[in-house]
Amino acid sequence: MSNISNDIRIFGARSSGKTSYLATLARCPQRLEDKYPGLEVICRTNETKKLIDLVIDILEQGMSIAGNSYDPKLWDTLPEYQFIIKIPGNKQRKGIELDLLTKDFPGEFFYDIPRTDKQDDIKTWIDDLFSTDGWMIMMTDWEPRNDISLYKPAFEKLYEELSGRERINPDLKELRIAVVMTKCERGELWPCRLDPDEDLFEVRLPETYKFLTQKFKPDRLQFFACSAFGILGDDLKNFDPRPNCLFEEDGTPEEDAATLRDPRQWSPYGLIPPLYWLATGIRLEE
Ligand SMILES: Nc1nc2c(ncn2[C@@H]2O[C@H](COP(=O)(O)OP(=O)(O)OP(=O)(O)O)[C@@H](O)[C@H]2O)c(=O)[nH]1
Ligand SMILES: [Mg+2]
Repeated sequence: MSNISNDIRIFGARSSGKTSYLATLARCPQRLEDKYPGLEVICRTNETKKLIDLVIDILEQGMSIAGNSYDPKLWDTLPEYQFIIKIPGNKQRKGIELDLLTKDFPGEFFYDIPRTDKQDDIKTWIDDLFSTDGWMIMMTDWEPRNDISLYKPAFEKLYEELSGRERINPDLKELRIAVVMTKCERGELWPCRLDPDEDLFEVRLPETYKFLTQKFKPDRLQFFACSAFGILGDDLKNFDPRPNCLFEEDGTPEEDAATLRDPRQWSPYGLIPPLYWLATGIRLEE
């Protein structure tokens, strides 16, 4: 089993499920382990272990995780999580022990990336992105408006920064970017998860897709689909394609207030492949 250290940043649209992704990883539900027999996720710090409490206290009790607060001045308060993730090898993949450091950015930061009036405020944040090995950028909607006025401008700005900084620091040419469509247990997305590149991104976010594929080769940027919640039964024996998801009925917008329908059938999808690719450049199919 080879040891790999990876320092990544998780950012993207508000409520796209960044914190839930990390909390699900920390909790490592049984069915996630079943998909990768022998998988071990070790939370290395107390802050990371608190993610497990978040899941037990909130998601498994039928409540939804709260959004991260955002104040560009409070850089030092940004949550940082550290894991050791042991992914045993098999015929298809080599085993790795991943020493993973992540920072979980609040969604609002993503909206500020292209804004000229915010550049001074977010300078520390932007600089930090370029001190890492990889980015996991999460999104969850495909509003044509967001394709054109949120995602594409953010990626244009990131690309511009990256190209400028690569000239000074050629190591940045190794930085990998995983672009992830989250909450893919939703009925209209689930069948598309197997080919997220063409079936999710090219079709649903055409402008962003066109820009990204023109600027980045697949060794640097790839598209993924994941769902922290999954569907109720995703193996052939107990097949049940209903999303393992309930929405709170207190008037909170749906995307902000989902929780697990049945924690006992919790079967996250696609959590490991983006991490494995960021660390190794090899894509796993789940
Ligand atoms: N349907 C569904 N909902 C999810 C999934 N993952 C997270 N959610 C819900 O989406 C909402 C936002 O989740 P968060 O994890 O707080 O999202 P975030 O990206 O960290 O949000 P910010 O920190 O505000 O940027 C919550 O109501 C979650 O319960 C998923 O896989 N499927
Ligand atoms: Mg969050």
